[in-house]
Amino acid sequence: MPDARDRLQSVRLYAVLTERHCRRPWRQTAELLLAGGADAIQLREKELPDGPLLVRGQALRQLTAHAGALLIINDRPDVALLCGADGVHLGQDDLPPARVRELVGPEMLIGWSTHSVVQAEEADQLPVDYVGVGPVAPTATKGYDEGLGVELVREVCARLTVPAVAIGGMTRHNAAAAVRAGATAVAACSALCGAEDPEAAARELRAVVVAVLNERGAR
Ligand code: 3NM
Repeated sequence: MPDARDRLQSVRLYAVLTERHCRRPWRQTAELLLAGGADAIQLREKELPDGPLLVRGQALRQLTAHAGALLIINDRPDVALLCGADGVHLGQDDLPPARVRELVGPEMLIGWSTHSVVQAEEADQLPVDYVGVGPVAPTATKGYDEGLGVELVREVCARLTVPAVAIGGMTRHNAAAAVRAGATAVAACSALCGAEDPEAAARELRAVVVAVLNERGAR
């Protein structure tokens, strides 16, 4: 299998898995999202104690490996290392990417959340492999009442050399605009985990991203 950095280039649907936002049990949700074509799963659990978080990361490692998908752990390079994840995702207030790189070594992917053009410009100077750009639209998942819109995606992507993942209130209705603005993948939590049928939701959202990229490629 190609290494995680190569596989990252073809990630189109990035599922953020948080039990609180799942309509079904988290494991079943993950299985359905993978069956629907999720290319990456991020384990994002802010309140789970460390032991159970590691156990969950290990379970997801098995599921994602079986499906050929990437596993990314939110916030926690230590847990990412211990469960053999492909990457760790960091927010602006988390440990700085350069220090995390010292800890995790050269292979592990590092993702970084950006919310402005200035942060995106910084990202290009940092040892990060992809950035999240958002919130594109309002989202209760992270308590953003307002989205920053696809213009942010456009401005950020114009300044970046690493892949940009559009996040925040992403659905099959607004994904096309974000991809046209330059994102190469879409990340979603509630639209996927909270769906009645997570497999169908994943398949539909991924198909939107792929269709626009094909359109972009064809031009
Ligand atoms: N990060 P939903 S928005 C985890 O803007 C996260 O960096 C964001 O959940 C950012 O798909 C967000 O339910 C919430 O909106 C994503």
